[in-house]
Amino acid sequence: MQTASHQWAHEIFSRCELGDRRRNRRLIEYAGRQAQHPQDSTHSVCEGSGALKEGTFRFLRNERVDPDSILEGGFKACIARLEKAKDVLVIEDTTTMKYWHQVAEELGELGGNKDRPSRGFLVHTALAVERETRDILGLLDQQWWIRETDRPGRNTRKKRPYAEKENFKWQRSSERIRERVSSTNSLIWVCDREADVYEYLEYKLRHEDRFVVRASYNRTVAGDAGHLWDQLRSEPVKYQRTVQIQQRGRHRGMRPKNARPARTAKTEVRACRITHTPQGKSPIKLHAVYVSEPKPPKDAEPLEWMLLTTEPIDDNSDIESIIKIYEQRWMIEEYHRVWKTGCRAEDRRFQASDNLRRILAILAFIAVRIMQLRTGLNAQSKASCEQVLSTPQWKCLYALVNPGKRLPRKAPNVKWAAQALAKLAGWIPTKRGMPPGYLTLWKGWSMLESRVEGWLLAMDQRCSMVAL
Ligand SMILES: [Mn+2]
Repeated sequence: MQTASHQWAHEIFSRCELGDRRRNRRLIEYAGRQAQHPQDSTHSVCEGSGALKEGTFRFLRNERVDPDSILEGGFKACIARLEKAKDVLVIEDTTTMKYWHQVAEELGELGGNKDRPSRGFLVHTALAVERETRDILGLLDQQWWIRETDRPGRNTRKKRPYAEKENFKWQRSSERIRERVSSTNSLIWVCDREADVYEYLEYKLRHEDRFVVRASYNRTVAGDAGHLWDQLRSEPVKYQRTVQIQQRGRHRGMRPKNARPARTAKTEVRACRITHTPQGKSPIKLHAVYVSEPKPPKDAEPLEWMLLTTEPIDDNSDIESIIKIYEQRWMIEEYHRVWKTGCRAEDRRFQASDNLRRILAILAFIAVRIMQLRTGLNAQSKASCEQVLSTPQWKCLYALVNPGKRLPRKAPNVKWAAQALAKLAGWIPTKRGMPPGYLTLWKGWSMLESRVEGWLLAMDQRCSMVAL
């Protein structure tokens, strides 16, 4: 019997063009096993089969397997899901993948300590999330590059053509996605302040792409106010909005100065049409939405978002949905975090950068799957758990956490499934009511997966005994 992980690996990687069907089989076999235990090493997930281990390492070290072909196949799997979805958010951001072992010599500097700069890859990801349901559809693009060490200094940056600048990554991502999808009409790009680049905005408008980009620059705008921030501040308040700010500063790699306590912020929302009038370049027309906090508590950084968008701002509900879109941006940061901590991407010890890239490409999709499970389990908690678990899965789960109890006729809800999976993984509910984390859920889920097979066999025997 094939496991759910194996089926998933087939769905994601069967479209990869690796030049030889046997390589696809190898990739799917390994990815399925790695997906069941995302944190484990390649050695340990191939344990028990010498031939599998040897074949897997040969695959990961095979120079004829282009790491980009692994990614490309996975993007196609996402696009297949895209066709059925309505509005889809394309949430983009860049992260660094750092390494300290021998392979680091092959990789680029990433700043940090001058004497011992960290080295690694830069990775720019485009994550597709369905707007209404917030379902994670998959990866639409991922660009990898290494920063050249003898990169021209900051003062020469202006002289380099736009297409050679690192910031061109935003446009390149759109170009690559455009080549893969039949239409970009249903896509809405979501980017942070880094994407506030005139050339990028102009490119998006020219292609009639939809987007929400957080503004970084106080751009010149037509009208009396003259500049973006002044213009928006002079607009009447459309409505007030209460925002729950989550606590931050608990996870790995977070600078202490970026930490903040949880609080409730009372904000004001303004919006208007603007025309940006840059010197010597053609003007561009955009919508701007400004969220600000007039009275922040002492010592707290006031909440402020200036969003540039193509989406309509005709009424308050239009404006609210633009803010809601931008509020989903954290998912890309979460995704990069799951890739690193949930799949231990930075702990992989391959000695050549291409070998490392092959395994990271596989892990990039496993990280998506971990997030899919978690959002699935958080989403509509009162909905039937059959949205996230198969019938045998929930029945087996029920039998495992309620030994001796009779199975319910109807599937319990998603909230029950999340708690039961967490319990299976040894999680104990806390007094503060904190929900289980994604790694706990994942552990429970993979434990369940390994038990379902045996449980089905046992049920089968029981049924045949009854029949006798
Ligand atoms: Mn960023």
